[in-house]
Order: sequence, then C-alpha cells, then structure tokens
Amino acid sequence: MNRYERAWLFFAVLMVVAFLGIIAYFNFAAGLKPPQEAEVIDPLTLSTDERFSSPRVVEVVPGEEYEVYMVARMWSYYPREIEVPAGAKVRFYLASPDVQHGFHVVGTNVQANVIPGYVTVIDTSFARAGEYLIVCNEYCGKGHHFMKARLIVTEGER
Ligand SMILES: [Cu+2]
Repeated sequence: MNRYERAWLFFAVLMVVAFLGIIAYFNFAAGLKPPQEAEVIDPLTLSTDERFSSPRVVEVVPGEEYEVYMVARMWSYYPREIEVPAGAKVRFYLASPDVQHGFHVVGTNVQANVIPGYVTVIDTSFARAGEYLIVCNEYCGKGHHFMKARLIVTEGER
C-alpha cells in the first residue's frame, strides 16, 4: 500500500472515531438528549382540547407576557395571523393533528419540529417590530409550500 493511501486511510478512520466520540460525549457526558419530558397529546383529540380547539394568542400580562396556542396541520397554521408586542415574553404551544411540520419564523432563530403526539413549547421574544413570515420547513405533503402564517410584532410600549 502506498504511504499516501495509508495516511488517508488513517485520517478517514480517525474522523469516524472522532465523530463517534463527539456523539458519545454529547449524549453521555453533556446529557444532550431530545426533550424527554415533552407533553404527550393524542393527535386525534386536538379538536376537543381546550387549548388547541381554538388556536389563539393569550395575553397573560398585557405588553409583557403572551401565550400562543397554534395548530400546524396540512397545509396551514392556525391562527393564520398572530400579533405580539416587541420585547414581550412569548411562549408558543404547538401541536399537529396529522404529520410532522417544521415551525420556523423566518429571520429569527425560532425553529422547532412539531411532531404529532407531542406538544412543542418554544420560549422566545422578538426584539424588533415588524412583520415576520412563519413557514413550514419540514416537507409535509403536496401543499407544503403553501403552509405559512404571519407574525406581526408591534412596537412595545416601553
Ligand atoms: Cu410542511
């Protein structure tokens, strides 16, 4: 075997060992795991669930704290338009009655999968007022590219 071949072979094996090591480190030492205490919900009961039967924005503390109950289904988000003030704490609760969707607020780091059977919770806030597009970034069927909603962040009072 040519010594360059041997060197590259060694390098390739070293990379595999390093990648496995990184996975093992984050899994066992750093405890980085998929959320295990995620709330479980029967996807067939969303239409009768108190939170998801009427998707909405709830003003917990006016101007400061909001809860958004949202349903992601083929191929739209409900509600289709949500409004929160800039700087307020916003907690999203998302559920899907059908397949997996990818909730993504374009231009922000808000992005999470919505998996049927689980309630996805996202804590965030939007610093800048403006209009944001919410898309689905997980292919969910033939109408996937139509799946969107609008987020309007109004000027905060402070
Ligand atoms: Cu989709």
